[in-house]
Parts: sequence; C-alpha cells; structure tokens
Amino acid sequence: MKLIIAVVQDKDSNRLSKHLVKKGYRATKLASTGGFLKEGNTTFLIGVKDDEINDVLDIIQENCRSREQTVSPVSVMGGNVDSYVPYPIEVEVGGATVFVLQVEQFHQL
Ligand code: 2BA
Repeated sequence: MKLIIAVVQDKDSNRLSKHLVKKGYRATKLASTGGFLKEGNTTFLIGVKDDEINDVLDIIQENCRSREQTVSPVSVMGGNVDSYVPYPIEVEVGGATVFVLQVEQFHQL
C-alpha cells in the first residue's frame, strides 16, 4: 500500500475530490498553507493499493491546473524589511506537488 500526498490549489480541490470519489478512491483533505506564498492550498492524503498509483496520478493531473500568480513583495517576504524586494514577481503554481510514500501498516480500528 502507498500513501499519496498531493498539494493542490484550492481552486482545483473540489473537482479533484469529486473525481476521486467517483472512481472509488478514498481521500482526506487538509487545509494547508504554502510556505512561499503563505496562501491557502489543499493537501490530499490518498491511501491506495500499489497498482492504483498511476490511475490516481492521472486523475490528479487531469484535474489540477498550473496558474501564473503575481505576488506582491510584502506577501512573499512576510514584511521583513531586510529582504524586501520592491517589485512584484510572477510564479507558476501547481498543477500539483505529489509525494508517494510506502505505507508500513494500515489499520481502521
Ligand atoms: P508555496 O510554497 O506557497 O509555493 C508556491 C509557488 O511559489 C511554487 O509552486 C513555486 O512556483 C514558487 N516557489 C516556491 N518556493 C520558491 C522559492 N524558494 N523561490 C522561488 N519560487 C518559489 P509549486 O512548486 O507548484 O508549489 C505549490 C505548493 O506546493 C507550495 O506552495 C507548497 O505548499 C507545496 N510544495 C511545493 N514543493 C514542496 C516541497 N518540496 N515540500 C512540501 N511542499 C511543497
């Protein structure tokens, strides 16, 4: 068994969870915050059998888009005067950042 951890943009999270449920996959959604932008995103925990990984990765890829985001200097640097950059910057966020971990044990007690 594997645990897929996927960080996705909030805008994609409802569509992704709908498609996961439709295909019979169980997932937990956690409200999370990106360390760089300090904005909300959604982290999915998805426990799957080894042979289901590629199918779930496809579902994630189909339902998560990458977007350009303009970030104001203050929100990036958290208002730190020493590291202040006086112009906005563009970053490309997502589709999804995905980790696949080996699960040692799985219990539902
Ligand atoms: P954030 O940390 O808020 O990052 C948002 C986007 O800002 C990133 O998009 C990337 O394009 C840019 N970015 C992040 N750190 C940067 C840096 N040090 N310098 C320049 N640009 C930077 P993504 O790479 O698609 O990441 C989207 C979200 O996925 C991240 O939000 C974070 O919540 C998560 N994530 C990405 N890589 C991760 C990692 N290695 N470990 C844990 N979470 C990660």
